[in-house]
Amino acid sequence: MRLHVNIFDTDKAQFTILPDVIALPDAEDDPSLKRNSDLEFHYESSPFAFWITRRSEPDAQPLFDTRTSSLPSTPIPPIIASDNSTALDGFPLVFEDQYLQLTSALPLGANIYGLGEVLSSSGFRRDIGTDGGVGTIQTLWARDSPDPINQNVYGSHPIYLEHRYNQTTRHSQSHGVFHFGAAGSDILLLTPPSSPVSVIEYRLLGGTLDFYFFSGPSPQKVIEQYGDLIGHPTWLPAWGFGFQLSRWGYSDVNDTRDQVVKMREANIPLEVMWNDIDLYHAIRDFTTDPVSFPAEEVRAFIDELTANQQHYIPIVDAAIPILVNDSDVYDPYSRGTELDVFLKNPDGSQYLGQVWPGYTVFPDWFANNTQSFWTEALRNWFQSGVNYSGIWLDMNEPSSFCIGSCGTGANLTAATIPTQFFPGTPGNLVTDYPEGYNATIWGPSGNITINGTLTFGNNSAANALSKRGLGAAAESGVNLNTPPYAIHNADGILSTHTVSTNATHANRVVELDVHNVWGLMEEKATHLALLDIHPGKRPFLISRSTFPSSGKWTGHWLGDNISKWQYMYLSIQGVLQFQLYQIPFVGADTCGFQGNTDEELCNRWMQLSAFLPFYRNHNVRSALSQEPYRWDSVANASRTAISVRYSLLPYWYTLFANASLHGSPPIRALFFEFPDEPELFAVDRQYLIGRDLLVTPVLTPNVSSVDGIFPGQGRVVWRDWYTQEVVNASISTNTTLGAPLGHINVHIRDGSAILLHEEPAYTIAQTRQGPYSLLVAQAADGYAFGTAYIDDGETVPPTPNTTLTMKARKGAVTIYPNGDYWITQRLHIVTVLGAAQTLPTEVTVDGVQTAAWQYDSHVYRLVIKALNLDLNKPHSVEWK
Ligand code: MIG
Repeated sequence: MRLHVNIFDTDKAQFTILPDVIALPDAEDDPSLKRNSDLEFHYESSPFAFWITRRSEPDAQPLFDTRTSSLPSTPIPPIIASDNSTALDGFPLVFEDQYLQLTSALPLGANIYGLGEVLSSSGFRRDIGTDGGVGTIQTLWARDSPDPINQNVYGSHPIYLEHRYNQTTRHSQSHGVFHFGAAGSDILLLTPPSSPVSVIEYRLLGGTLDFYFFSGPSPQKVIEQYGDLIGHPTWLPAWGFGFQLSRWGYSDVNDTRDQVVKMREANIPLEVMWNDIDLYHAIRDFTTDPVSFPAEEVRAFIDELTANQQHYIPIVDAAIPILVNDSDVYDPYSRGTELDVFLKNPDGSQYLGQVWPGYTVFPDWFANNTQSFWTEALRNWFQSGVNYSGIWLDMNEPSSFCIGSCGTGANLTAATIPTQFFPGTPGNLVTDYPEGYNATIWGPSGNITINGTLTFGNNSAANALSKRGLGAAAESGVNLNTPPYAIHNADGILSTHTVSTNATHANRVVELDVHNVWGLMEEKATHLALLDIHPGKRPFLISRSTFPSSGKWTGHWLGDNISKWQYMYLSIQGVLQFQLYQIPFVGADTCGFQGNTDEELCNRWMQLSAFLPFYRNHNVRSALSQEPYRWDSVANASRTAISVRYSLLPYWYTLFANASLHGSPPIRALFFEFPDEPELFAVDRQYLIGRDLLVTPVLTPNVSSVDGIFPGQGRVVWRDWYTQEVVNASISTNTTLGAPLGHINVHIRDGSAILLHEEPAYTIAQTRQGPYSLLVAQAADGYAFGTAYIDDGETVPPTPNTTLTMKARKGAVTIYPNGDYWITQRLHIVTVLGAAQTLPTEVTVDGVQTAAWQYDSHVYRLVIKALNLDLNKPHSVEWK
């Protein structure tokens, strides 16, 4: 299942992620790992190289292979015009304090997914380049930037899934590779000229070469195995699935309340109302503006929401403003200073940044008192009137507008760090390690420690670096501001628009090493704070900067997208990526953030996002209003889509329970479910919700139809969600579907059984109180299967829960509960599609004949009504 290869320095001086940041399970403790691993480790000691194969396919190209002999001999061409790094001969393994490099051969044109966060121009499947090209330079350096294409943005996820298809057997297998490290890095996907292989190359600014391999072999298994390592996603409160409304620019409490009223008047369900930094006094965290958002009015407003079973979420910015003069009073700063929880300069003074409120400091999550400081600040705010249900974490890359500590004379300027910017300019080089590293390999058979000297590559590391243009002269000391290799941070200097890399955390941790985990640590601290403030309730968080294991604490929104059709399309690959990253509760700013949206775009987008996990309309301050009630057509389209979403809530809820329990991705690329169909490998304009629902949205303007592929190569029957008619689908190629404005195509797979809320209502709470119905789409042989996970929707597990299992065979549907949660809502309707191909003569429920049924021969639909089934007991519905 999982194989661990860690190449580290023997004196363990290199930075590694501490267990209190991410606690990985101990390999020894995980018996599942010892069973039947398909992965096998091989190595050569001089020059050191390793490769990983599948036991089941010993002769196939290795899954991962660092041997120079397996790699192209052709040099890498210059990567981008401004990158004048010279080519290396071969692909030597390099391990220096501040530069590590490792390259593996991949199959030519390999199918690679992941390695973000990114808005990738090649789609969900990454560009591996063709014949001499670098397809992808994925830079991992958390960055506050409004959604540029192909650049580093908010989150860092060094995990990829490779999907291999065997042309001969027509079968595929997936595996995953995770680099467990936080260092700023470039990960390259490329294919040298006339090369028989493509390659992946890691270039890291520090840390160790710590890799985990997941054997799959299905895409879903790879994702689950990754989740088993880094932790499964947090449990969500049921209300989190409701529609949420936000904007930057709700200027006061009345304006905010007015939105809630207008949504109600338009009868568009609104579950959660948000406020942006408008809420704050002087743009300071944990405050309310005394004029526009007086605390008592905020409290009264939130009380109204609560009374209507609605919720409130405010923003929290990463930076804490400092006091501006002696008479200034701002408790979070004073208290944090007293508790010594803020980041420092190397000289021990407070590190100063600049964000919206002016000069700021930043919590240092490594300091002893930071958790209690943060919990206290969040609790005080809550008690002051902002009695929120969840928290929105912004600016946590963390964003800062100075380079270097502001206004202290310690500013780094371009003049003091010129060499960093251009790779190829000799910089200050690192200490050359004496040779001798240990490679410890964890695997099913325990540890194998390779003792003795390992020689990395044919060239000495220094020679390799010199060829990279980094200069051969080794100087002692680690350079915090200008590491010798310049990753392709799109902001150039690492400290641009963020906290400076020489900022100092407690225990001498430096920002250079932990920049990419700032967001994760804030998410964890906020999650723990919310558990303290609302004991026993599932914390609900949405955050911008993420790292492996962030999903244990938070959901994510895709940041500052643009109100354009292209960005609606890009939101799908964004959501798919985050399924792989184990942060499945994710969504985009619906209708678009930057710039003005328009009626048609907002109509399509409100419908698309209704079929993605996190469903929020959010807008920048300067843009035209885009609440769904602003246009009648958008209001209509939203009501329709939200009603389908809310009826599907038990299905969403079950998918997310399976994510929290097993790491299973709720949203799936088509090939996750149909891995042997190569025509699906690049599809990212459609996706599946779980196993059973296929969504084919319109992603372009001025059309009334949409093309989509129906997976299954003709073996699977797909039915229209709304009409329940079978689609006359083309095999392995696109089918054109009607898609007038206000209609989103959703199809249901045969063999499925889905529990629904019969009466989608205005709020999630109301919807959950209503009765259930069951939709069964039988396969040709009558088979159908589904489960529904049910609990109280808010208590932190372990909490009573019941799983219903629904099964069908020819002429029968059975449903039975397993668990300890008492289900009060009854099952009212059972709809069976497909297998009853002739008019039934008799229908029984639990052996008793009923007359309350209808049969529609057009769609072979049997509807059994007027039921009142207690779901705490098993039931059967039969017909003949
Ligand atoms: O620099 O709080 O991504 O959603 O509206 C902008 C104002 C700061 C960035 C967030 C965006 C939010 C905005 N914030």
